[in-house]
Amino acid sequence: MAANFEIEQDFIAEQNEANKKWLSEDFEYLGRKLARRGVDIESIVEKARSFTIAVPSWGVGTGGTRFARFPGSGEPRNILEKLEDCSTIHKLVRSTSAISLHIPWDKPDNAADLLENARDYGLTFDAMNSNTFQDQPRQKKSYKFGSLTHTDRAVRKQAIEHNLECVEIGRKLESKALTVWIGDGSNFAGQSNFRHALERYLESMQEIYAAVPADWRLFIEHKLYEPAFYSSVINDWGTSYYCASQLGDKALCLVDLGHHAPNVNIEQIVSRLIQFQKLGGFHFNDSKYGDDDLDTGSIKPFQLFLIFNELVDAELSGVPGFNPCYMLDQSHNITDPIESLVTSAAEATRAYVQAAIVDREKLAEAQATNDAITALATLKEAFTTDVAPILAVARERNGGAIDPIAVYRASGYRSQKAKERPAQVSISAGII
Ligand code: RM4
Ligand code: MN
Ligand code: MN
Repeated sequence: MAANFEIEQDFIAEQNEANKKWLSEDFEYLGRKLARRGVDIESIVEKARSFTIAVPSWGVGTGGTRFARFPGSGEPRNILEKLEDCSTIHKLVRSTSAISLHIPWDKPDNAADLLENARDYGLTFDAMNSNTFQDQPRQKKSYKFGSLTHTDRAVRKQAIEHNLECVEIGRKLESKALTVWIGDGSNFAGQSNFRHALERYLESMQEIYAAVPADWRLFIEHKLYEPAFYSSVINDWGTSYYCASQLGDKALCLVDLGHHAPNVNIEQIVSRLIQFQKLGGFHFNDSKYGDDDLDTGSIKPFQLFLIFNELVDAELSGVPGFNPCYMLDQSHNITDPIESLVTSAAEATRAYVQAAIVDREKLAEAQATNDAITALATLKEAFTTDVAPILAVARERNGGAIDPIAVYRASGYRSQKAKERPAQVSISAGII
């Protein structure tokens, strides 16, 4: 490991020097502005410093579409190289200490060694993700017509066993959650019996639920469509909520922002799940049309803010059991994945910070008096506040970079990795 290029802490500190002057000027100004509204900037910096979001292991390689994959140079070729990239992201932003793994893409030869490697980087493992939406080489049964909901019990059994294996690997890696997303559904009207498919899902999930340790959480991730185009078994939050309730307390709903029809009010879904104490976590990304897996906050930053507005409201009101897991789930097709993930982690923190400075008393008063104009203005006042100095100060105090993208580019990390990691004929990064 020592031979591999790393961005040194000293390099980050040195690069930060050049930015300190403008940062302290802007930070001071913002502090005065917030103080006028009764907000103490230091308390918001502390919130920003403690915000964390997990990085998806599958996000550090270049993704692809149905049409093509355009590999980048120096892509990670295995889980250890993915760890290396995740560690680089964390060094720059200091808010991404956990990684979410996907099995079998990241199946370790030796889990203890992988845990050791992660520890050396100061990284931990977030939710494990199972994969029963693809067939793997030498797999006995095919998932062409479904996995946990397949009409053939033998296929369901294989999919259940795969999930149990994910739990086993996760235990060794000190993960505390399993996320189950299935591609099961149908492409033709009449192809599938909706009720029976959901019954089979619950039956399979009960077996998985039973194997999930008591201190773990089991996340159910819904998705409107794709790969199935006519119907998906776990298509929406209502179905997800029903299943989570049927399974028990360890089962919770996971909201992937891209898994809804365009224009759906996701912040209200989030609020409902909070109210029903079934919000388990998020896969953050952005989208215009569907499961686009674009960078968080790149298309609809106001939506992201409104979601965090619900989350902060729940946090401040002390909703029982409220403890969602924040994860990114993106596919980077045209950018350097490290730059996308660094930016996305910052965008999630930005939305959180903006939501934290909402004048909640004023908002409650406007709501109580049906003053719609003031209610929106109160949200907009927070949303339009440039909180960049808070984000930069929080990063710097945590040991990260004031300007992470500039530091990353100046370090030459990617060209170093291009030398260290000559491209392989086939790289298993991304979905294709
Ligand atoms: C799915 C879903 C899952 C992710 C896979 C790779 O669309 O978002 O969370 O595991 O993609
Ligand atoms: Mn997802
Ligand atoms: Mn997705």
